[in-house]
Amino acid sequence: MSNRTFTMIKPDATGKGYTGAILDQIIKAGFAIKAMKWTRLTAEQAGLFYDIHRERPFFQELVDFMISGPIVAAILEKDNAVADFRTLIGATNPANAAEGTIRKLYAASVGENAVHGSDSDENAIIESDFFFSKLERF
Ligand code: 3AN
Repeated sequence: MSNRTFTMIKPDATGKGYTGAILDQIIKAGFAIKAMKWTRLTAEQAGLFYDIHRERPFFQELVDFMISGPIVAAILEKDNAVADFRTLIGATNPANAAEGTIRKLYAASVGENAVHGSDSDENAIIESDFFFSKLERF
C-alpha cells in the first residue's frame, strides 16, 4: 500500500471557479499536498496522459475537453491514498457518485467530471512523474 496518489482538477471545475472548494475538501479529508501546479495541457500532453484510452470512442472528446482550459495537477499524501481518494471523488459518472463526493457536488457528466484520481499505486507514480520533476515535490 502506497501513501501517495495523483489528482487533476479538470477544466470544467477550474472554469466554474470550484478550484478552491475542491482543494479545501481534499485537505479537510486529510490529504497533504506534496506538489501542485496550475497549467494548461497541449493536445499531445493530454493524449499521452490518457494513452490507455486511445482506442476508446470518447478519446478525442476527452482530449478536447482536457485542453479546453487550465487544470490543477497535484500529488497527495495520506495513508491508503489511492483508495481513499477514489472514495472522496466518487464514481466516474457523477449520476452514480455518492452524496457528498467531489464529483457529486461539482461534476456535470461522465465526460466532464471535475477531477481525476489515480486508479492504482503504479499509475499514481506514472502520473506524478508525468507532471512533476524531483525538484518540484517534497
Ligand atoms: P476515472 O477517471 O474515474 O478513473 P476512467 O479511467 O474510466 O475513469 O476514464 C478516464 C476519463 O475518461 C474520465 N475521468 C472521463 O473524463 C473520461 N470518460 C470516461 N468514460 C467516458 C465516456 N463514456 N464518455 C466521455 N468521457 C469519458
